[in-house]
Amino acid sequence: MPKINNTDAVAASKYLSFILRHKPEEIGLQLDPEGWANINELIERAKPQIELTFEMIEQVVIESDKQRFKLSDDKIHIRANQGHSVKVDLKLIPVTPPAVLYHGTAEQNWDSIMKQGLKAQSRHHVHLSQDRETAIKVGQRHGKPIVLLINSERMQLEGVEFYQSDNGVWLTDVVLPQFISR
Ligand code: HQG
Repeated sequence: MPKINNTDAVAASKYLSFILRHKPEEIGLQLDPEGWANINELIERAKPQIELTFEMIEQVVIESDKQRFKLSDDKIHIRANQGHSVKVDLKLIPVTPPAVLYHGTAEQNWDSIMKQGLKAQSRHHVHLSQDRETAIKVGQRHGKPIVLLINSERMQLEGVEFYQSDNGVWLTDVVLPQFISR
């Protein structure tokens, strides 16, 4: 099977993110309570909008820079590792975070974040990273990037729970202003 080119892989990855995280109903696809979709059904329902094959999907899953998706062991189902706005239960288990985590956002959000704290907005959780570089990239998606330092150690001591998705993104419900600096 020939490998798909990068442009097609990016298009397929964006499409899979859109369907598996946000709009399965757009193609009448049903996710199970833990977010899994049947791959054959997904391929059929995606037509004629996008012509996917199992091999393309598998390549996208393997090569995704952020490991955005996961195949079930039997390779019959696929789900997004994080970032959902649709209601799914990923069965995340609370874990101890590193002492400091980072969040990338845009300069224009700073005042509001210092008033309200970081909120999950349309997603299930606030997304945090273990390194600055990732935070800068995430921030660039929204405008002039700024990196916020999150005092995750203090938060955890005060009883806040943290989770880590299968692809290593740190997740929490909200981050109050007193735990944020830049
Ligand atoms: C901001 C990507 C004003 C928040 C990344 C962010 C990530 C506030 C935006 C994943 C606010 C939400 C998620 C407040 C939060 N006032 N602005 N009180 N609270 N915000 O896209 O973290 O490539 O929902 O700072 O790697 O940017 O898609 O979240 O700027 O892991 O796989 O509201 O998306 O992954 O934006 O990105 P998003 P995010 P993928």
